[in-house]
Formats: sequence, structure tokens, C-alpha cells
Amino acid sequence: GRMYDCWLRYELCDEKVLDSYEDYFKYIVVKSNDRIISNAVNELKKALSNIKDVDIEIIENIPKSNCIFIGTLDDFKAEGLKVDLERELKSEGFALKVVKKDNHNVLSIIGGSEKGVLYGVFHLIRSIFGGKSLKDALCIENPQNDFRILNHWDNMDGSIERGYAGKSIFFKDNRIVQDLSRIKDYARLLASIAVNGVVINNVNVHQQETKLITDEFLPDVKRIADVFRGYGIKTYLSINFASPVEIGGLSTADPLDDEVKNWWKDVASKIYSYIPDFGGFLVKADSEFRPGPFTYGRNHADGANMLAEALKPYGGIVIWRTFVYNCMVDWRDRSTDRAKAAYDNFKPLDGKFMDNVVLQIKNGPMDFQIREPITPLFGAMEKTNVFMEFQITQEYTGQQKHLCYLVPLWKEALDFDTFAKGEGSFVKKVVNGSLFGAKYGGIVAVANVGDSESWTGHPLAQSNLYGFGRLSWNPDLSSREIAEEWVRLTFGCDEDVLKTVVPMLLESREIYEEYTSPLGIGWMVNPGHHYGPNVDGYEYSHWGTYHYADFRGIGVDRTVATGTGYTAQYKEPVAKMYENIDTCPDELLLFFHHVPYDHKLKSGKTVIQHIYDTHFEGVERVEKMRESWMKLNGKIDDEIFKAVLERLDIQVVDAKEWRDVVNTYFYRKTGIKDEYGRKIYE
Ligand code: BDP
Repeated sequence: GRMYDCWLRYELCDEKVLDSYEDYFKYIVVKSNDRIISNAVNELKKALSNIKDVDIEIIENIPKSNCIFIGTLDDFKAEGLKVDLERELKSEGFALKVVKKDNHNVLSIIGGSEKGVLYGVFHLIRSIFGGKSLKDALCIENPQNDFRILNHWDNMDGSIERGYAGKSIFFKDNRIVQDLSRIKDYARLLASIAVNGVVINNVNVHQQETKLITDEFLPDVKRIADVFRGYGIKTYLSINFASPVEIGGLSTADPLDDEVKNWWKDVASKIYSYIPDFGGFLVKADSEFRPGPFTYGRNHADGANMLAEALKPYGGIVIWRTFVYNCMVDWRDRSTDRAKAAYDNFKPLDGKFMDNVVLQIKNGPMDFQIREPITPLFGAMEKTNVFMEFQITQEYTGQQKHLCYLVPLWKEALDFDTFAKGEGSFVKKVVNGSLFGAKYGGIVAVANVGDSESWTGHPLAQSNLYGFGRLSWNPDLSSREIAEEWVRLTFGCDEDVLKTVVPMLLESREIYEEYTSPLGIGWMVNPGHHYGPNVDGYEYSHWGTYHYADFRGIGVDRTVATGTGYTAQYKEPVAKMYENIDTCPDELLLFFHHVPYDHKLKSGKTVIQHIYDTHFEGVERVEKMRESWMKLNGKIDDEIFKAVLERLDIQVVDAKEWRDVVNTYFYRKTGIKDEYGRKIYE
């Protein structure tokens, strides 16, 4: 069905664009029989076969007529065709060009490698079906990030931690699924947005998943890796740091112990015997009760380097997460600030990691809230490879019941200036490796897919998966460009649809923020499952997640002058900007400062009035979104229309609940009335 096909439904949205391509739609010339290239060619064939009167033939030699040529730069040159691309094309890059051969035109998709060819083909498909003329499609493109990886928080029992779209597509009943057809379709979807790595199991590695690195399961992991390989995607596994003890029969997992080191070397050699291009390990260690090097008095560099050494001979990498903090805080003790933890743990280790270790850093210093500042670690690790970690799955952003297009949030993070090497030291340059000359760079995200018909539960949440891929390829694309592309490919080019859905997407993050937790304070959710309002839900608990609201004021004082000193982790002038209440941006005020409720924001409103206004407005805007969606009845696929409407209905009801709980809470705390006399429950 259409929901299942996502943005690969291959329905022509504008007949007119065909004029510029049609001339070429007779022959596809392919020299290579490489698997990635044949998958690319098949995809193009499949796409074009959906166009009326197009009947395309795949041949080996350039004919005496116009044609499409698909191949690597080497294939291209072997054909005696000339273009000057050597210096411009990176391995995963591609060019789409029209080249003359005799008296004919050859529409050429030229890849720096087979993967480049695959991405070039999908670019052509995207252009044709997204309504772009050939002239606008011609280009040379290279990925700005070498690693573009999805993390799946899937467990082998089929459940997905923080999954809101059904069960795992990889695992069932404690085994890997037998039928891999859905995984193949997933690989196609990911290849179409140039994702090149997938971690198939949860970062919290439980007993069963610990065994994925053994002979019992590696043959099955290999089956998955074989499918992904055909689409240019490397397979990675999350590992359990305590594996040598839990499955290896050793008495320790101490990273400096020789037996432990050898045990991991054997594991690596075994894995690569099954999967020669295995990507590497993802590790959550010494975090939220997961085992790690701390148990043995060792640090994170000791732990990561030990694994890196085992993978090094095969070209694998260790992706070590920096989400490490004390999750057993005594809330009565005001001295711990969770926001400081990643920096405090990892900054002292800069320069101590092997060159095939990468630190994977969450965008914010807390945990995927709707609004957070950037983690200061991004400007601080000058001698270490780092990846950005985003969360596509909507744990704190509406759980795929609420519409929340996350690309604007991600762009904010990537466009942030760390000033680490003076002005222009954007986070996107840190994570792609260019700012500090790191060996590896990349963007990673926690996937939002499951076995639901639409993959993502909320059909419009497909835009987040799509957006992640497009943005990690090119962080300079705008949120709007990505949204428009996605809408055209998913719904066609009807202007009314475009004019309805694109603004819904673009406003949705702001709207969600309006009726949930205000001004960067975060949390205020029900503990455990993290859905729905609970203002004090995490206030008196051990997780380090507080807003400190009392009858006088609210917010966390993270200043150096009077607070936790967190602002000092940023470079100047960023540190000063946050430290000073007059320059701290409104939207993050309560993240950095504790203020009285009548404190005036830059907007001119008091904090309390801002809370009331945004909560009323947020609900009104959800209702408007629902109204505009209603206008699409009959204009788009009925199944999608209904599935979205069902969720918008839930969003309307639950947004009201948020509004009323939050407004009432603050009214009771302050006794201050809404200036406009709107309904606030007592
Ligand atoms: C938190 C999630 C938890 C994850 C953890 C992580 O609530 O389920 O295990 O992040 O990233 O946001 O490790």
C-alpha cells in the first residue's frame, strides 16, 4: 500500500517534467554486474516502469541514440567518455551529467564508487518523481558526513525500547526473523536517503542480545548484513561490555586484562569471518546501570581502546556513547548537575582515544527534550572523532501520536556556533570532522520505525526518517526544502496538499513546545513512559531532572556566578551569552536561570504570562492543524488521511490535557491570574 511505500511510491506528480527526460528513457547502459549497481538499476527500472508508455531496455554498450549510462567513474572512463571529475568526486559522491558521445546525448549517473552510483540513481528518481526538470537535477554531490547511521533500540523479543510504531522488523521470539523481505524494503528506503550504516540492536544489551556475537546468532546477523550490503549499508552491533563474563566464562571484563583483550580479539575475528565488512560496535557503558570499565577502576578510554584494538585489523570502529551521568542523584543534594556530566566525563580524555574510536554525543546535555542547548562537548573534543546523536523516535516529542517534524530542531543543533576555533565553528563542521581535522565524522539517529504498515506509526513521522537521511547527507538543506521534497514524493505535486502539509510540518515542533514544558526547562512528563503531562513527575526523583518551581520562581541556575557552573563548559562568547540573563535567549531561559514568575522576557511578557499564552495558543494551533488536514479529505490516499486524522484527534485531546495541567499547576503555585481571563482550572 501507499503508506508502506513511503516516499518511494513512484507516481509521477507532474507530467510536464517528463518532457525533459523522455528522450533518455529507452536504454540504460550498465557495464558492471556489481550487486549494489544492479540493485540501483533495478530500482530505476521499477520506478520508470510506473510511467505510462515507458519501456526501458538494459544493455551493455552505448547505442547509437540517446541513453542513460549508469556506472562508476572507472566504468565511465572505460567507455571512452570524458568528464573531469576525479578531483571533485568523493567515494560516495555522484554526478548527474549529460555527456556527448558521437551525435548523441548520454545522461550519465557517475558514482565515485558503487555506493555513489546508488545514491546518484536515487537522486535521479527523486528528481523525476519530485517534479524537477532535468536541468535542475544535473549536479555533482558529495556527502558532507561520511557516516550516516541509524541506531535501532530493538530487543530480540521483538519489543523496541521507545518504539512507537509496532514491533521490531529484525527480531521475533528471541531470534532474527526468517523472512527478510521487509528488511530488504527497509534497505531500499534507507539507500534512497543515503544512510550507510545500521545498528540493529538496542544500546541496552540484555542477556539474549549479548549472544548476537556468538556462533549461535552470527549466521543470522550475516543474513541481514548480506541484504544491507547490497544497498551500501554496513551492519553494526551494540555490545555488552561485560560479555567476557556473561558469555565468555571469564572472571573479569577488565579492559586491561590480557585474557579479556584476547577474548574480544577472537570475537572480532569470528564476526569478520561471517561479515567481512562489519561496521563495528556501539557501546553504552557505565550509564543507567549498564556495565563498563568503571567497575575495574578503568576509564572510558581504556574501555573503548581495548575494543578498538580488536576491531582495528579489520577496519571496524568503536562508537562509544557519551550519555554517561549519575542516575542515582539524591534530589536533596543540589551539587550535582546532570547537564555537566558528559563534558566532565569525557573532556579530560580528549586525545586518549585510538583513531578508530568515535564518541557519539547526544545533541543536548540532558536527554532529547523538545528544547535544549547544544552539548558543550561538541566544541571541546579537539583530538577525538565525534558523531552527533539525534533521536528520531519521538520519546519526548509526542510518541508518534503528536505531529512533530524534527528537522528544524536538528538544524538548530548543527547550525550552532561553538566558537571553538573562532566565529564560524559550527557544530556541523565539528561532526563532519572538518573543524578539528578528525579522521571520522558523522550523524547518527535513533530510528522511529517498526513493523506498522506505515513503518513509523504516524504516517507523517515518515518525514523525520526522510529528513534525517537528507540532512545527514547535506546539513545545508533547509527544513522547508526537505519538507517540500518529502511531501511531493509522498503525496504528489498537488499545490493544495503542498500548501497544507508543509506548513503543518514546519510549525509542528514549535506547537508541541508551546503546550508542553516551557522555556527550555524540559521534562514535566509522566515518569517511565514519558508521555503526557506530569509537572512534578521527575522533580523528587533520582534522575537529575529538576525544574525547582516554587511559589517564587522556576528554573535551574546553571551560571558560574550563583549556580552549578555549567555555562563555563562553553567557549566564549557562548558562555557569556548564556551566563548573562539579559543575553540568554528566551527559549532557553529556564534551562540556564532561576527567575521569579514576573521576570520579563525579551518578548516583553512575564514568564507566567508566557506560560499561559503559549499553552492556550499551542492548543489552538493543534486545532487549526486538524482543520487544515480535514481539507485534504479526498485529495490524498484515504488510508493515510484517516491514519493521520486519528492521531490528530488524539493530539487535540492530549494537548488540552497538557495545557490544563501546566496552567493549573502554575496558577496554583503563583496565584497570578491570566491577563486575558481565559479558563484556568483551580
Ligand atoms: C533515554 C531513554 C532510554 C535510553 C537512553 C539512552 O529513555 O530508554 O536507553 O535514553 O539513550 O532517553 O541510552
